[in-house]
Amino acid sequence: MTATPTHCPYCALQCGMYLVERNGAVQVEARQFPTNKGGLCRKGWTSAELLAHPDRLTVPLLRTQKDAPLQQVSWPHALDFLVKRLQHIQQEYGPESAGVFGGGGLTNESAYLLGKFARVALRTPHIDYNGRYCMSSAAAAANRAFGLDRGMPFPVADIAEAEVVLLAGGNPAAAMPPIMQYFEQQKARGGTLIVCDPRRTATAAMATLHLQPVPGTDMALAYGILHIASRENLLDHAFIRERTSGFEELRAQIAAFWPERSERITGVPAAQIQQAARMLGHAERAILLTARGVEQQSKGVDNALAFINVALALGHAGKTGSGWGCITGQGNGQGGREHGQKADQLPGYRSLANPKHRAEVAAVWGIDPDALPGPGLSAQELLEGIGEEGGIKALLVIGSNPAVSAASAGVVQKRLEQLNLLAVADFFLSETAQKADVVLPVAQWAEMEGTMTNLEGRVIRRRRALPPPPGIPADAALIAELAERMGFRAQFPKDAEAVFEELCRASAGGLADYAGLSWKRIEREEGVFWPCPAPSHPGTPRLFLDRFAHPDGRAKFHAVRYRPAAEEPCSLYPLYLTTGRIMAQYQSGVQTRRVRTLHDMAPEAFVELHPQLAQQHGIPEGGQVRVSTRRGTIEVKARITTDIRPDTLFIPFHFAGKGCANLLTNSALDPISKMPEFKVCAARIEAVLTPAGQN
Ligand SMILES: Nc1nc2c(c(=O)[nH]1)N[C@H]1C(S)=C(S)[C@@H](COP(=O)(O)OP(=O)(O)OC[C@H]3O[C@@H](n4cnc5c(=O)[nH]c(N)nc54)[C@H](O)[C@@H]3O)O[C@H]1N2
Ligand SMILES: Nc1nc2c(c(=O)[nH]1)N[C@H]1C(S)=C(S)[C@@H](COP(=O)(O)OP(=O)(O)OC[C@H]3O[C@@H](n4cnc5c(=O)[nH]c(N)nc54)[C@H](O)[C@@H]3O)O[C@H]1N2
Ligand code: SF4
Ligand SMILES: [Mo]
Repeated sequence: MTATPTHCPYCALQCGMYLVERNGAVQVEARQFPTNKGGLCRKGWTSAELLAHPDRLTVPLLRTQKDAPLQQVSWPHALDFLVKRLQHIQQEYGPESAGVFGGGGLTNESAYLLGKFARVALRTPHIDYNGRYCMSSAAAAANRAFGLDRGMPFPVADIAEAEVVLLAGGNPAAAMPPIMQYFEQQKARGGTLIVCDPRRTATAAMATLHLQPVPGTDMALAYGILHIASRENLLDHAFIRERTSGFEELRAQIAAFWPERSERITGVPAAQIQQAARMLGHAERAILLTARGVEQQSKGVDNALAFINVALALGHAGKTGSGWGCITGQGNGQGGREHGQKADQLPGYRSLANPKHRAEVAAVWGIDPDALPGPGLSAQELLEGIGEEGGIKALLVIGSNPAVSAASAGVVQKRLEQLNLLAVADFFLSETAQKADVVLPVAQWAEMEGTMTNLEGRVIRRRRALPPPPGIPADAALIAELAERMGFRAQFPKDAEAVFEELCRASAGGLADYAGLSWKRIEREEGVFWPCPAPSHPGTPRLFLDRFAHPDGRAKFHAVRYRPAAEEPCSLYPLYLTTGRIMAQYQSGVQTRRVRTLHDMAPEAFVELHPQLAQQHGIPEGGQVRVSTRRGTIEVKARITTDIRPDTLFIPFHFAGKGCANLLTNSALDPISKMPEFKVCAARIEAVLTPAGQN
């Protein structure tokens, strides 16, 4: 019996685990790793159940006509069909008619190869990924403020060191349970936790101070905090002078958010805003964290910048135990965006719009820089543009299920049906794969080698514990096979370690520099933090201690202006709807809905609502209700709780069919990050009456 040391397939905490084979079945055992210290959540514990799941795809599927059923075919047949159709469509409509949609669950090797495949083999600018729905607002904010985007610029263990932690729009007690050890330690050492969430989540319940804002109003809260801190002389003027630029422009915004005005906008009592300002302002070391609650908005970038403004103005950045960080989501949400899956980025965080960067990557790829396409469409634009003039006609989806997880999913589902060709690589028949013309089964996490980059920017090794089912390729090998069939054999290595070596070379000199890394080194050191420009470089657990990444070494304030959500409640849709996660389900649910214990814990969609609202609408606990927005209507069970604001509904987005939350969400985009407004829209609720008049 051997125990393979690896990491959980799911979220960005990338908890350490062993995979052990016992009586023919693979089982999970906890493993000490700095992010989880031996802890695992229920999803991690049960992750190996999916390796031998009866729903597992083991043979390619093909649909020869739009309305025909998917049928099992051989690999050569499926690949031939796919490549010929792709080439035919590109010949007829041009290279830009093909698109690629990747995922933050893919390894660095697969993500890198996918970006190269789109640009070199397909010659299309249109590649984006589900991380657009996840990290893009925080990434854009960090680039603007610090000149560099690494989710957390410090190790998670630093959370335990901060006197004060402010967490806006995150619920790690549900999303990353083992990380709570650090919050608990911080508290045990006498630290203070401030949580900002319209719901009293398990995380908020732990807080010293819970601020419960109206969804979409956090920026007014951040400015309210700065207003009071300024008035009470708590700003760190020495830090502002020595390490930042742009503070003067921010003064007008700070002045405009006197406590009563912030209270009026956010619904958070002025006294609580004052408390938060004093806690943060008097602390020596404070960490400010944001997550999807504030980032998945049509002003997600500005929201993140507003919290960064707070960190900078109070001097909570650029030193150990202090700083702003974003809690990254997917297993490789971080690495997935560093190496070329994002519509505007080349490996190593190089920019497709920068001629020097283009030339550097083209040299590694052995192509003419002019042959590199420019920046492409972002995820939601790419999906909603299908069927429109200039929209893509052929789409390869690998590692995502946008039929459930994209905003305004009803529109996206129709668009997917309009494609001339939809190919999906997955290990289960996801809701997106059900619409595909070609479905290509791939290996699962425990069946492949590679690397992932976790929420702290630590590059770690994913290890193969068992072989995939016969004939099933890993993602990277599948991408290389497709490239080979398109005539690009030499440029696409099939061996993942060779891909990693090429990735490291391609990232050399970029912001996300992996040049000093190798699989062996990562194994030996249990992960290495990038940037790591040379084998002799120790890696960089903490960024910005001496300088920020802008050319002048300073962090930049951004005088972003408050604006309301794209859609505010009205007489027809009088409530706020927000969406998010529950502990027992992961993302679009394709994996976790198939795990029995997780299914038993959370079998179906529901809406959380306040008792006042329930009473007003005659809705009993567990009763069937209809929730509607301008996009559509879904039916779910009512879960009545005083933990949510009376003006707000919450629905988890992990379910498909009539409980699919994204049939309701608004695809209004942030103008900079192109993040849809998953977290705020206007809704109404009504009881569904059975014929007997009963729920
Ligand atoms: N169990 C589980 N864990 C996961 C995942 C999963 O699907 N399931 N997904 C992983 C991924 S990819 C991600 S991105 C992370 C996400 O992790 P989180 O960001 O922590 O998760 P969410 O539930 O999307 O949002 C967090 C909180 O934002 C609050 N919120 C909603 N609107 C607002 C608002 O306007 N202002 C504020 N301040 N808060 C608001 C919600 O009430 C919610 O409690 O989780 C990762 N971990
Ligand atoms: N309403 C609402 N919508 C949201 C959000 C929200 O908070 N509210 N959050 C958004 C966020 S943060 C995210 S990250 C997205 C995530 O949403 P999705 O992109 O849909 O994520 P998953 O459900 O993880 O989809 C991954 C699919 O790929 C498969 N898969 C998993 N690992 C691999 C792999 O290694 N290779 C291959 N080929 N396939 C794999 C899985 O079986 C699954 O079918 O949802 C977004 N949508
Ligand atoms: S917290 Fe995330 S990485 Fe850790 S076991 Fe749970 S899902 Fe896996
Ligand atoms: Mo995410």
